[in-house]
Parts: sequence; structure tokens; C-alpha cells
Amino acid sequence: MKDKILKLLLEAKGEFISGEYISEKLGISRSAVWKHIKSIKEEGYEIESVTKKGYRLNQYPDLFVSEVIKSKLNTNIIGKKILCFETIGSTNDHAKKIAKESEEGTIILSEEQTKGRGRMGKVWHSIKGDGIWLSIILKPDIPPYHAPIITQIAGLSVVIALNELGVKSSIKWPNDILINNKKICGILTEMSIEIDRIDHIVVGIGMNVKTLDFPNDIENMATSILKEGYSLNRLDILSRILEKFEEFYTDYVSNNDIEKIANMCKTYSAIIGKDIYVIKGDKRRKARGIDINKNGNLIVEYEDGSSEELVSGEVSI
Ligand code: BT5
Repeated sequence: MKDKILKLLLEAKGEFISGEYISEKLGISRSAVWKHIKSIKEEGYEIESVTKKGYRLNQYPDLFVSEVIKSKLNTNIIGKKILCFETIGSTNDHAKKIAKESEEGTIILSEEQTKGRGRMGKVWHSIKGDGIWLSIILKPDIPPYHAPIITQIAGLSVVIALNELGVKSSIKWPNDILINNKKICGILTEMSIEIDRIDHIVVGIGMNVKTLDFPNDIENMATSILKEGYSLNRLDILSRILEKFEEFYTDYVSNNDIEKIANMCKTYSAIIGKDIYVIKGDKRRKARGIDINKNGNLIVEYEDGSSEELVSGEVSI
């Protein structure tokens, strides 16, 4: 019932709605309305109540609540269905579990992840309330070997969304977003294939927004939006990322233009023209980032003049 009242207040877009209207619309008593409003206020929502006018939502807390996100979001597919959790193991794991019966564009968010994952089972620290821990379920009709481009679409969406909010960042191919050479965001794309077609893809995006103290193992290589000196609302960042993602994803699915995405990623690359290391197992080899080619693969040149096209993998700065 609380969610339904919140929805009505959000739909009123800053105008007053009367207690009578709410009570009639939802079939509850005026005093029940008042009790629910009181408990919504206790969650941090600023609701003004004025005699004869009713209630007005003035401000909401920076929490992930699907009705609030929907009221901000300007998309058709991505985020049409939104699932929000207080805590969860991993949003990617949950997305994979429900993917078959979910519609394309369903998103899963959690305030905290207790088993957040990076690639190859690496730990992804997901502190409560500090970040955007997000998974998007996709069902594109593309060959499985094109799936890595989804990671690049996600990276591009994050970088351009941040750029539009006044924050400069860059992409460390294939799946990291950096600010001042520190990791602010990581992307984990996983897919399920049936014979030679994709059944679904889950793209996981983890972004540190408000973290000031990181766990020891990442304190020197991680950063957050706040730590970099920007005070942005998680909801604003999230809705911008989802809008950008929808724009690039729908364009890609209808035109199949991988080169266009690759070229944009190149523009925002943290490693093209720079000295880097290519990491394979426990070996690090010095190289230079040369190009992101028309297939979205990274071309590197080693010190001995030989070059290599990397389809996936790990590089460090
Ligand atoms: C990634 O893996 O960067 C992908 C991270 C994806 C996280 C999202 S959150 C929502 C969804 N649900 C999940 O369970 N996962 C996704 P990789 O490139 O393998 O990097 C992992 C490495 O990043 C770790 O080994 C640490 O060194 C570092 N790391 C861990 N937590 C971090 C954090 N919060 N911020 C910055 N770096 C971190």
C-alpha cells in the first residue's frame, strides 16, 4: 500500500493531492492514508501536508525504489520492469535465475551485494548504499561471438552519462571505467547460449558513487564519484546510464554497426597511444595500445615490434 501511495505522490509531480483522493483511489480510510504517509516520511521522503490541500512530495531520498526510478526514467525497454533489493548475493546471479521468464530490459538493483562478482569469480566489493549495483537482462538476436560488444555498449553508456553530468572518465578496454587512472566502475557481461543462438545476456554494472573508504585490497586502485569531488545523486546517474544504454543498444541491435560502437569507445579510451601491460595468467608483457579495431578488439604492439589483436583479456596501466 505504501508503494501505491508513493506512486500517486510521484505521479502528481510536485502538486498537492488530497487525502480524500488517495483514500478513494486506493479504497482505504483517511486515517490509514495518514498512517502510511507517516511511515513513508520515516524512510526519508519529505512530504508536506497542508490542510484542505493534502499531501505533496517535495524530496525523496537517494534510495533505489522502483516507482521513484520509473518516475525519473525516460526509456521504452530498459527499466520497463525494475526489481530493487535491500540486499542480495549478486544482481547478476539473480538476473540469470529469472532471465528466461523475464522480458528484455528488466533491471535488477540492490543497495548491497554480499557476493558481488567480477570476471572469473573475482570479488566485487559492493558496500551498502554506496554504489550502483545493477544488472540488465537482454535478449538480442545476435550471434554469440558478438556478445563482447555489449560490454563496450555498457562502458560507453557509463562514460557518456558521467560526461553529461560533468564527470570526465575513460574506458580501460574491455570492461573498466577509470577516473584519474583509478577504477570507478566495472562491467561483467554473461550470456546463456542455446545451440548457436543467444538465449539471454546479463550485463552487470558496478559503480562506486559514495565510497570514501575502500577495503585494503583495492584502496590504491579504486575510487568513487564522491572521492573524486563530485556530489551526485545515485538516481540521477542510474537514469542517465540506462537512457544512454537504451540509445546505443537499440541502435546496435537494429543496425549491427559494431564499428560505430568501437570508434566511440576509442574516443574515450584510457589506453590508446599509451604504454600498458598485457596480462596473461601470471605474466605481464609491456606493450602499447594502438587501436580498437572495427570488431571492437584491442590491437597492441609489443616492444619487439610484433603486434597482437586481443579479443578479450586483461590489460593494466
Ligand atoms: C569487473 O570485473 O570489474 C566487473 C565488476 C562487475 C560488478 C557488477 S555489480 C552488479 C553485477 N553483479 C555482480 O555480481 N557483478 C556485477 P574484473 O575486471 O574482473 O575486476 C575485478 C577486480 O576489481 C577485483 O579483483 C578488484 O581488484 C577490483 N574491485 C573489486 N571491487 C571493486 C570496487 N568496488 N571498485 C573498484 N574496483 C574493485
